Amino acid sequence: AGRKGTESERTFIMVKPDGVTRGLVGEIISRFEKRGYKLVAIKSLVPSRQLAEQHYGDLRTRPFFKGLVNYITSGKAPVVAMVWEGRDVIRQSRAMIGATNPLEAVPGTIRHAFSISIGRNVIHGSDSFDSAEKEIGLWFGKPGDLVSWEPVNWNWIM
Ligand code: 3AN
Repeated sequence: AGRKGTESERTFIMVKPDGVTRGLVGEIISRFEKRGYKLVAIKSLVPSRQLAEQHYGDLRTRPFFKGLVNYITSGKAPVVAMVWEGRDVIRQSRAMIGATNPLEAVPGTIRHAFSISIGRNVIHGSDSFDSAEKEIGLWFGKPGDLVSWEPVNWNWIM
């Protein structure tokens, strides 16, 4: 997940099928871009059962696990998986996303703005450096999947 506490810190963000269905992909990308974070990977896919179960491995024993995996893998809509980079991105993106239960999310957060159901809370974001490492490897594990880049400073050219 990049180097923790530096401008190269990275996190895994996923717009879930409810967010894609409701046309929120652009809005969500826009919030991260405007905040100043850098998009270093993005893809749209219907995850396999194996991928979804590995991704949500920590929740395996929870009563909602099966329903969660079924929904993520249903193919009713894809998910949009992304890696975002920048200073403190793991903690800051959790703050931008808001509480797991949208009814407890603070106004201004993505979940508050766009959802009222805990099982359809639009977006996922890694909750720690270790989960970010794990999730980025899981979804973007191939060499070349992540593209580091620097915005050109036009000021000195024009
Ligand atoms: P977060 O996504 O905020 O990190 P987790 O990791 O506890 O929260 O839960 C992962 C996902 O599992 C949530 N985004 C939500 O879709 C689903 N989930 C969590 N708790 C419940 C619940 N009580 N009922 C239904 N789905 C849940």
